[in-house]
Amino acid sequence: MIRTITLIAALLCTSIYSETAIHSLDSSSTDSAWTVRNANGSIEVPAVVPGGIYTDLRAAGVLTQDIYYRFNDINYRWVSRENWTYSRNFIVEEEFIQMDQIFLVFHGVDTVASVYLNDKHIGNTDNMFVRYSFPVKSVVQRGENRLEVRFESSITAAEQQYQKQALTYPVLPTCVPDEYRGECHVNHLRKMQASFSWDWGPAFPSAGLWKKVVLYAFVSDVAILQEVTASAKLIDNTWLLQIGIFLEAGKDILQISGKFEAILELDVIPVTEEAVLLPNEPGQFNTTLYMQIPKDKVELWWPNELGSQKLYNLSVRVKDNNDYIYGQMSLKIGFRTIELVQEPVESGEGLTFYIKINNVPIFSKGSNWIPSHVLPEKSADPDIIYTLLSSAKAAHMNMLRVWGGGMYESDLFYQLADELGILIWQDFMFACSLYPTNSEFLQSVKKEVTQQVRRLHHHPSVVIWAGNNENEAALRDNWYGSSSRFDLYKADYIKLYVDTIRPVVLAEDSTRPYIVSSPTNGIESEREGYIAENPYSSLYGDVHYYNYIADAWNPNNYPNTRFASEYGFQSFPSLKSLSEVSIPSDLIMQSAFIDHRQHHPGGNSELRLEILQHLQLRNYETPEEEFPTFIYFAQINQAMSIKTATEFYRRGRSLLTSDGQGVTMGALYWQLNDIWQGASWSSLEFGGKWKMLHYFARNFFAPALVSPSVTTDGDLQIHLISDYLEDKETMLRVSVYRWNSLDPVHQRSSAHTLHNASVTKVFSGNLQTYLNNAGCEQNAVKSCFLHFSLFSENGDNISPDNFLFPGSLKELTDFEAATITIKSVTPGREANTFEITIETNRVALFVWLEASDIPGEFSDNGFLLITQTWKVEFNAKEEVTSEQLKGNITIISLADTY
Ligand code: BMA
Repeated sequence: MIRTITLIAALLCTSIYSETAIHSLDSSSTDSAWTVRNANGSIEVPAVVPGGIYTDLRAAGVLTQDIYYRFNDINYRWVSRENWTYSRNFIVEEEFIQMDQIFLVFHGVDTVASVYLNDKHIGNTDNMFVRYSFPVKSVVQRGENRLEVRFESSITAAEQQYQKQALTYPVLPTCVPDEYRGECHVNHLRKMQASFSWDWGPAFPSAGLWKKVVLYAFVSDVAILQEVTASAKLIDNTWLLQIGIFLEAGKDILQISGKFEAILELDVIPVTEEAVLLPNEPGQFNTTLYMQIPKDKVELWWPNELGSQKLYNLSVRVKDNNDYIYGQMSLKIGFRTIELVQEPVESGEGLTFYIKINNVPIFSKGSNWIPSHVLPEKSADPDIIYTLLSSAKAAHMNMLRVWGGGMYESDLFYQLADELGILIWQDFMFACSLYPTNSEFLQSVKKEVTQQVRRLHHHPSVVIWAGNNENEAALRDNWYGSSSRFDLYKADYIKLYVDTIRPVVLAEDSTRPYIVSSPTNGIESEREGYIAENPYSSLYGDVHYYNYIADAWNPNNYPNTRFASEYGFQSFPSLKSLSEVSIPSDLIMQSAFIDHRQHHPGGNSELRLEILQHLQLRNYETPEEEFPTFIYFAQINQAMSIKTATEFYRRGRSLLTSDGQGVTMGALYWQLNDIWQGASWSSLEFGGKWKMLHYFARNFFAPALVSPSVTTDGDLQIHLISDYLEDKETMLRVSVYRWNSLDPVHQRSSAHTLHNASVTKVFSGNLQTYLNNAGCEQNAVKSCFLHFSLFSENGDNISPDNFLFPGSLKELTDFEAATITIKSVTPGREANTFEITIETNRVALFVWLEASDIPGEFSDNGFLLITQTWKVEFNAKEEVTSEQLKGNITIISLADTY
């Protein structure tokens, strides 16, 4: 064995150990630079690694505008039809060459590429979710080396795969709808499925090295430490921490011996194992350490609002027999148990479907996550990820579903989810498609799933693995014309999600549940052969529900379900966001631009019809005049619809109908964030600005909520919803107002116990009678509305106030524009926070404050104003003075638009 002290000075990012050397080939290593060129050499520009072709061409000025500007998704599509070659030179010193094994490791290649080192073909890539390792000892040379990664256009590659497959039978769908302005056959590639377009996003089928590239060298009896996994199981009074250590060496290395050590930052004894490891497959070595930790030494990890998110450092070190440390990794881990409970529902049909953490049933509140940018290299921007995840937490969310058409997110994403207490439902990256099952595809998927499960394994936030998005439903309901070959496609479905992915997940991770699809009936789908008769059954599993025709403000139009994992309505982002990528004449509903940004077939007409059900869109003289109101109305409609649905699902927690429906334990609306500036279902705009829906979410997801509703029989019902784990004594105040007065016509208070982790009905009675008794006349539904507050024993608000409008907002009596002014803006207690006092002369509805030039959030927005003065806070993201803020705020309320 050769033991050299490696000193590869400027070349090496890290070269700590005598037995290994690491040479980064990212752009940060400056011995040479990356360049990228197209096939005929007409374009050659500097490149950045990690990065991607669109970013490089933009930086070089080949693309002269922001890629999201106007129609650039189409104008710049040529980029994705080219075959690009990324290349660089690098210098390798003698000491490095002397090592026994040398590997070139690509942590993320997007997507179909051939890799050449010194003009020798060293391997191919075809899965952007896989880390590739190529042995290059025989190819790498002292002095200058040349690395080339030759990408094939992913559009062409997908088409070719499709054609090849279609010789036996086509894998459907043959393309996305025209309205997506997208590309076809992405299902044949292991690439972010939404990169070929989606119903909320553009096609930018990128190419590039989107994660780091590293050259590793090491001696023959050691290996690269690739992954460390950790999961804790509670057995009686002891946590059994299972630590997996995964190493990689050359295929010809028959054994490695060493000492494997794990240290937890608690005063428990470190575990050390001396072992000789044999490969479990050529070049792959692993071992497992077990640590026992008495239960009382550990503080539990809890989801947001149910406790703290205590994390502990776990360090793992790998040494050779001479105690040289040649690999080490540190993880932050948490101690919690997780169960997906699918048990018979008491005195009803079907099974429950909910998460239990630390033995506590959790009502999952949250949303669905899509990639924060269409370019993978931009999707992990720390500021944006932090902004989006902390906005989720601010809205009382405790779960996000990382949806299967995007990406396995960055390490930072999951780390923040751990810290913020946001449970992650992790789909595997398959969505809205059938998929090939040839052996290369399945092999690649196996590798992808193995690597991703190992990478995400130690995160306490990750609680569910799910095979795919909507593919069980797609097959059952013949979305893509597969029904004539149902058995064939069903067999493929089972081959992929049940026979390939599931065993890998279960072997790698015995602590978390795997469900095959979403929506699914869970165990019941499995019993029915994986494609249930009705994957949308309200008696089992989760449900996705979309209905753009029924009155979305009427709770009686939503299905009872065990778990609502998707439901949503579209809106447009703010004028500010749209203006950033358009010219003024684009900003009308009738423009080619607005049509272009609407990918959901019929979306803009649907949106108009939804709005017209509830709000009075008057005849504007010009489309320019209508546009801001349309956006405002679309956001009101979205906020009110999702509020209605979410409160319905939350009230369903303690409901069990005579036919066994109810016991709802999840409400994840579609969708949290945006990929660009366009029509979508999101509550956060591209960049993180809150739409009205996100402000509403902060209210409707609050741990304690007073929730009024009207039954189909016209009864007013008032429910108290609590996610708290202990009972609380409360005082409920119901007020009735006329639209024309800031003084209530009626007010009544009553004491109630807010029962822990449940929903209590505290009132039920005819609404019309209630209003009449309150002093509202015959047409009460037009002239009056109800307002609800819930106070704790000491008189503090314990729940956000809530409201109920008994009649249509299009036909209100005495509903006139209020004059709302800003009385003062004063600095708040913390830097860049401000207290804004506003004044009104009348009741005002959906009061919307806009500080369009100053990024930040208000403490409330889109609210019902029933007092003469009202205070809201503003949390600015930039330094700003009170005067600047005051000068920038505009205020609008519903009656202004009538
Ligand atoms: C569901 C999701 C997404 C889609 C959304 C809105 O189908 O899984 O595929 O964007 O609805 O249509």
